[in-house]
Amino acid sequence: MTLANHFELLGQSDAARLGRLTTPHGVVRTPAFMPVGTLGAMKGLHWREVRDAGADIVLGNTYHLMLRPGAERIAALGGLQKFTTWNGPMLTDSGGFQVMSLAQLRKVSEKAVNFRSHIDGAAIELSPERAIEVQLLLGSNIAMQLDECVRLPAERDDIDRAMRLSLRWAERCKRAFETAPDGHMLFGIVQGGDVPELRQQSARGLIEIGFHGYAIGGLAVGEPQEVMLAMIDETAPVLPQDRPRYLMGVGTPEDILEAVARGIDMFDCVMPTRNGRHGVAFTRFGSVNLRNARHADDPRPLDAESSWPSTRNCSRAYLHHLVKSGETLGAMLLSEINIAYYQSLMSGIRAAISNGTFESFRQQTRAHWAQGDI
Ligand code: PRF
Repeated sequence: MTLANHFELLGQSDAARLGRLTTPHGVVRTPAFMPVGTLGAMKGLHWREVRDAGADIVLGNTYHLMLRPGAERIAALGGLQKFTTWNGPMLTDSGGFQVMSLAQLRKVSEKAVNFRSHIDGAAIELSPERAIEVQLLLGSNIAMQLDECVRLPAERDDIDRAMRLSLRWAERCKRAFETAPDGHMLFGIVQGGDVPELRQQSARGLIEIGFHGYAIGGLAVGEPQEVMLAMIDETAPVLPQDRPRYLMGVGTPEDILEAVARGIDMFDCVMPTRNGRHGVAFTRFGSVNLRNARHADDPRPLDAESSWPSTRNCSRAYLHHLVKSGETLGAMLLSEINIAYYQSLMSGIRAAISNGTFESFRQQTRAHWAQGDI
């Protein structure tokens, strides 16, 4: 069954793509960065700030929300958007990746992933069918297939087995999704580790099944950046031009810029909020560790030309003080500053693609980062 297309490719500058993905909760401008609100909350930020920073869409996690407060409960309360008050588009990850990193005593079989909850030790089974059911109960606009992601480095046999299992699960997810009401999308996930042949086989298999969009998973899991970019080079050209492409769990601003240059449309990562909580700011001049004593007497803001008030107004000395004192406000300000920086990067990327000047934008942005924070 071919799924209706909700993605429009609006323009291209070399391989970089400008697009628009339409959901019942609003439009997503691509290339898009999706801030991660794992537990139905953006750590350190109010939803209002996420929206003001320019995010069109956020990510939630099946794994966490099914354990607490529970998918059926969220459904009864009107779905994730109503529950959280984030009323915009929402993508949910399927849980497979989070089970691998968080759950205890997990066991992967053909049928499902079985594991014990990291919260209370309860035995849980997550099958491809249940992963779709949970995401539909949450009311996610974009559901992800259940997949198995192998950390790198890994043996080719293990990568091959996980890729094939993910393909069979993709088929079961597609079937489970067939009864979904209108307004929901389902993305397949390309696996295949660092093996070009397996990446291509995975992409071709998924295209045959047919999805609203295609994600590239299994990257940024321990391999060097050049391997990640080489795998995108192997995969992106195989994917349909008219469907969105999502690189899961990536990454640094540099990773994002390079992946956009290779035809990726969507990203998510905990980095801006997590690093913000740990005292690191992302800026036009690279990352800045506010814990460093050199900031203690520095009256300058992180970037006097930023359009984001906290980036432009708060002194480095104040941010340093807040971080060193363990004040909640330090984590809040840096999370907000970082989400705003990521969104301004995406908006700069979109403007440059639209003007056909992406390549010079890329060079200029990299030159600023290389210059460093002075
Ligand atoms: N699969 C899923 N979620 C993910 C990944 C994956 O491979 C990654 C890998 N970077 C992040 N999040 N389902």
